[in-house]
Amino acid sequence: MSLRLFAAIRPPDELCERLAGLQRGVPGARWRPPDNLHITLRFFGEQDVHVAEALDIELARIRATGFDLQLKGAGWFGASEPSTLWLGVAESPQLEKLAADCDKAARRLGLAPDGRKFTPHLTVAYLRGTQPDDCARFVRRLAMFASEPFLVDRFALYSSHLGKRASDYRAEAEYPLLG
Ligand code: 2AM
Repeated sequence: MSLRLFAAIRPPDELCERLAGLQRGVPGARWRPPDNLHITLRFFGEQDVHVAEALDIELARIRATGFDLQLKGAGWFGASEPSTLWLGVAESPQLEKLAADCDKAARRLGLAPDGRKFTPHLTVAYLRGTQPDDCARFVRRLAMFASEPFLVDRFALYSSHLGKRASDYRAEAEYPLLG
């Protein structure tokens, strides 16, 4: 049996609920439901359960202290063929370090390197047929957007299960950050 796995930070539920108010006005956007919103630290891909168990052990070895994080601004992936609309994250060396630690955990197990450079973001919509101008308008509208800072006191290993409308993400294990 295999699982599609990634490590991520889940912002507070109340913040995710409030973000729903920003999810409008972009043709072709398939907005992500509040329950699905997260900031990916490392995507591990489809892995055998034995690898998942080893990954759990490696992630649990990460030692980091909790830190404040803030969502800020917006952007999109896909340039002239937009695929993903996202909210940005204010610069955070602690977030970069945590993502690097998750990457090291994966490398220790010999998993393939993540092809993408780490670009901290929270995906708010996947896009189909959306024009760059539509994305640019959304990004301009959110240019001044900044969430209240929230405390990241844990991260989690999630499995992704493809559903009819949206993927269903399950937290397989949680890793507390030190106080
Ligand atoms: P995204 O938000 O930019 O789409 C679950 O699929 C999570 O893993 C998503 O947050 C997704 O990022 C991230 N991810 C990173 N690399 C991925 C890949 N190659 N395929 C699918 N999801 C990936």
